[in-house]
Amino acid sequence: MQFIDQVKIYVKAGDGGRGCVSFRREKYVPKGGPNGGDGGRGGHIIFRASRNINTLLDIRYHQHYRAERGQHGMGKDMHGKNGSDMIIPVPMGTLVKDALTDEILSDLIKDNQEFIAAKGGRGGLGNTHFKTSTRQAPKFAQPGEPGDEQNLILELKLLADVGLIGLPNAGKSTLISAISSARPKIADYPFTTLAPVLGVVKAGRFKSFVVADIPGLIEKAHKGAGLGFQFLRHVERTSLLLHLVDISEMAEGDPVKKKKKKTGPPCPLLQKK
Ligand SMILES: Nc1nc2c(ncn2[C@@H]2O[C@H](COP(=O)(O)OP(=O)(O)OP(=O)(O)O)[C@@H](O)[C@H]2O)c(=O)[nH]1
Ligand SMILES: [Mg+2]
Repeated sequence: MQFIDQVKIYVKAGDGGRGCVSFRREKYVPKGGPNGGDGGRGGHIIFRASRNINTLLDIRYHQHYRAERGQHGMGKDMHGKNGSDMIIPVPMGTLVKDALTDEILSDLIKDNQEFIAAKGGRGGLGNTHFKTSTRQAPKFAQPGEPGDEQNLILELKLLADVGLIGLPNAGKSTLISAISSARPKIADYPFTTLAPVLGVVKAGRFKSFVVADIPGLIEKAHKGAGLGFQFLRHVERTSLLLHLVDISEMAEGDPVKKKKKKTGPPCPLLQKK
C-alpha cells in the first residue's frame, strides 16, 4: 500500500441556520406575539486519531471537506436542527498545521483524540428573543453565522520509541524483522525500503516498545540524493536513534577506520582572525 505522509486540505464548517420571524396565530388569541425559533448550529469539522489507520492516503484522494449547515429556525418556537459534525479519521501521530502560517494547531497522538479544526457557525436567534414591552411584534431575526473555513496541512509523524537509521543495505529491515513481527521487504540492493515500517518489540510480559525502520540515508541526502531525507520526520520524535553500521567485508571500506571527510566551506564564524 502506498504511504502518504503529507497532504493539503480545505475544510469548511457548516453555516448556522437563520432565526425565524413568525407570530402566534390562534383562534381566540389575538395578537399572540412572536414565536420564531432559533436556527441550528452548523456542523464542526473534527479530526479524530485512529489506531486503525496508517497513512493519509484516503485524505490525499479527498481534499475538500464541508460539514452540514444548521437548519433554519421555524415557527411555533421550533429550534432548527444542528448540522451534523464531519469526523475525519486520521492516523495517530498526525500534526494539523495552518497552511498559511505553518503554525501547529494540533498534534493527535492518542487513539480517539479529537481536534475541532473548524467550528460550525452559531444559529441566528428567532424573533421571540427581541420582544420588549415597547416592541411587541419584532419583524426581524438574526441570520446564522458562517462556519469557519481553513486551508490545512496534515503531516504524519509516526510515533515510535526507537528509530533505525543508517546507510542503505546496512541491515535495518533485517533487524526489525528479527526483533518484531513486522515483515518489511529485505533484499541485497540499496533502497529496498521505500516507506517507513513500524514494528512492536515485546520486552517482558507486559512491556513493549515501537521501532521504526526508515529508508536508507546516503551522503548529500539533504540535497535530494538517494531518497532524500523527508522521511526523517518519522524518527524525529523517537526517544532513541539507533544508527546501524555494516561491519561486514561487503561494506565499502572500514567503518571504524574511515577518516572524517571535511564537507562544505568552513564556517566563517569559527575561522581565526
Ligand atoms: N551476512 C549478513 N547479511 C545481512 C545481515 N543483515 C542483513 N543482511 C543482508 O543485507 C542485505 C540488506 O539488508 P536489508 O535489511 O534489506 O537492509 P536495509 O538497511 O533495510 O536496506 P535498505 O532498506 O535498502 O535501506 C540483505 O540481503 C540481508 O540479507 C547480517 O547480519 N549478516
Ligand atoms: Mg530496508
